[in-house]
This record gives sequence, C-alpha cells and structure tokens, in this order.
Amino acid sequence: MSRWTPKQTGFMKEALRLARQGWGQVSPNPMVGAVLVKDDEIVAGGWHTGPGQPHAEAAALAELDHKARGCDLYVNLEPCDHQGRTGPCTELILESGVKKVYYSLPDPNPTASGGAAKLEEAGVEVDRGLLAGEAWELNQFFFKFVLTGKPFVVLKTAASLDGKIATSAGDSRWISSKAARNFGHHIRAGVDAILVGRGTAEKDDPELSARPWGRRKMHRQPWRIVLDPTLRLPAGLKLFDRKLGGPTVVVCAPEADEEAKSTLRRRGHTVWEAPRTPGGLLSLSSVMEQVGAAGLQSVLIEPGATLAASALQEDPVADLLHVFLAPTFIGGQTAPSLLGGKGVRQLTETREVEIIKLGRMGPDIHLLLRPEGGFRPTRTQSPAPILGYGNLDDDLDEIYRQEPGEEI
Ligand code: AOF
Ligand code: ZN
Repeated sequence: MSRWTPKQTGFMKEALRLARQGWGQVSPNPMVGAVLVKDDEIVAGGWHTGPGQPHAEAAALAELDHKARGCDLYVNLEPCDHQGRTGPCTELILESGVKKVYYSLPDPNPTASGGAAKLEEAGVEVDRGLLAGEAWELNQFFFKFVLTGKPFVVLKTAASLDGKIATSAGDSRWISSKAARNFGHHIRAGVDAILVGRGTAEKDDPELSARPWGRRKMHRQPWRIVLDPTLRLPAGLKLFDRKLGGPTVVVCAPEADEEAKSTLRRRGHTVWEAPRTPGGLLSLSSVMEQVGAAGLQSVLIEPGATLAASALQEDPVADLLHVFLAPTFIGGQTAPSLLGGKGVRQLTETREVEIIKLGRMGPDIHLLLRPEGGFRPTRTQSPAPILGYGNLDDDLDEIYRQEPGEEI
C-alpha cells in the first residue's frame, strides 16, 4: 500500500510530465518539473528549461506571482539550497508561503543539496519518496554522472529477425522503419554526444545530428565522437562538417601519426587518445572517462558489429540498449549480425540482459534493455522499487499505441 493517495500520485506524475519537456535541453542540469496544488487542484506548474534558466519551482511560483500561501508543492527533485547560475529555490519557497513540499528524490549534487532540511527547519513540512523510481529513471543520465563522474551510455541498434545488421553484400539502408529511425532522432536529441566507430563513419557517412520530429527546435546539437585508431578517415565525411554545430572528437590510438593529429586540430576538431585493449580495439572505458571529464553526461553509441561486441561484451560500458527488430529475414552466413568480435565460447559466459520495455514501433519491434552491469541506483539512493520505467517512458507508451502505418 502506498502512503500517498492516487490524487497525490497524479500531481507528481504531472510534475514528471512537465520535467520531461526539458529532454535534450537541460544538461548538465537534471530535468525537473513542479506543480503547485491548492484545495486538491493544480493551480500552477513549471519546468526547468536549461542551464541559467529558472528552476522548476521558480517557474511554477512565478505563475502565481510568488504568492502561494497554503499551497502544496510537488517536485521530482529536492529543491536546491544554493546560489548557482540561479538563486536557491528554498528561499523562494519560504517567501511564497508554501505549506508542504513533496519531492521524489534527494539532490545528489553536494553543492545544491540540503534544501529539504532547510525547509523543515523553517517550518515547512516535507515529504520525500513519491514516485522515486520514476524520478530516478527520468534523470539517470544526471544521477550517474553526478555520482560517478562517468557518462550514462545508451546503445541503439537495428537488425532483421535473424539478427543481421546488413546483407552479405553490405547493404544496410534501411533495415528499420521510418518510425524507428524517427525515434532514433528523439534519442539523439536527448544525449550530449553520439559515438560511432570507424567502419560506420566510412561506410554510412552519417551526419550524426539530431533531427527529432517537429516537437521542438533543437537548441544545441550533441557532440560527435568517432573512433579512428590510425586517423585514416577521409576529411570530407559529413561528421567533419563544422557547419552542423557541436564539436567533432576523433579518438585515436597512442601510436597515431602526430601530423594527422595536428591536421585535425588545425581544422577545429578535438583529438583524444585511448589505449588499445588486449584485443587491439580502443579502450571504451578510457573513452568514457574522457567523455566524463569533458562534462558530457550521456553518450549514444550507434555501433556496427565490432563496436557493439566491444561495448556489450569485451569492454562493457553500455547502461541501456534500444534494439529495433524489423519483421524480415536477411540470411546469409557472411552477413554481419548485431555482435561481431570473438563472442563467448560457453553459454555460461554470456551477460544477462533485462527487458525493461517491449512494444511495436511502426512495423518494427522495439526492445528497451538493461545489460548486466548497467547503471542502477543503490537502495539508499532510491528507496522506492524501480518499476521499469525508462526515461522515455511516456513517449514509448504513446508510440507503442500508434497504428503500424501511422507516421510518428
Ligand atoms: C532545483 N530545481 O529545477 C533544478 C535543480 O546552476 P544552477 O543554479 O542551475 O543549479 C544547478 C543544480 O541545481 C543542479 O546541478 C542540480 O543539483 C540542481 N537542479 N534544482 O531545485 C531545478 N534543475
Ligand atoms: Zn533550485
């Protein structure tokens, strides 16, 4: 039995829905939404739209001219108690006369936390934990980054029902449907960086930009990261196009040619080095450390077979997977499948993958999966059980309900 009423749960759901409007715009901040409730009705709501912009609580309070005497506030993160790019929410809450604050989770950021205690000392009632599981999953990029300094890694891939990602002749455009590819752009829009391997960069020449369906304009493009151990990618590739916005990072092996590195830097790109793993591939763990050090909270890997095997088996870094399965068979012994690499020899060596969500996206099957070792909260970080909601949950349910022929 929940200690909250369905109405209260509904208020926090609305705060979470508002928070989600910040998808792709708030990094390095979390997505936060807030509603103010008077006599069991929502009287104001707001969300955080990006760094330097008002916090969700401030946005909601502003709707009432900061006069909220006797109101309850529902917010999916503990109100901050610090002067950052904006002032402390605790002060605004105290000045406005809010009676009680319901928040889902404590703020893991040590410089901003402590707001709940401050409010309580000043006589405001506080109640923590409402929809904590959902609130955790909504902001897992932020939580992982703040708690570990490493980015949250999402991997997206598409295959036929027999697990092939291309034909034996190398044709791969397109296996998944327009609906699935549109959704891919929505994922791209929400991450700080997109990473591909050298094979994909050369063969597909992707732009690596986010072009989500017309819900909102993109305020910024994710960084583009390409693994090119020996720096031999042609300079004319689309991902080197500086007009697209968002920097391009090329990751090479330590022995890569110095002249090639300087040329890239002269052209305005960033060059990182990563050691090779015993198998000869660039170390993804090292790449992720550098991604974290650059302040990027999330990375989307769009892998070919080699990179997928690396990210899921050999040098596992993935926290969450989106797999699209197109209802078709490709066949062919030599056609590449989702994972290349060496593979495991014994079934006991495989890593478990948990199915979080499963549904139809256009004509394709969509799977949201969490591989073993993927980031999850400890009990103290998130006291509520994790209910299996992804941070895209509402969008997913909405999309699963569409008819197969419908454009999304
Ligand atoms: C809140 N409400 O809506 C958000 C919070 O530099 P600032 O002022 O934007 O502060 C950023 C930090 O504030 C961020 O790291 C996180 O701890 C908290 N975010 N807090 O009370 C909000 N976005
Ligand atoms: Zn705040």
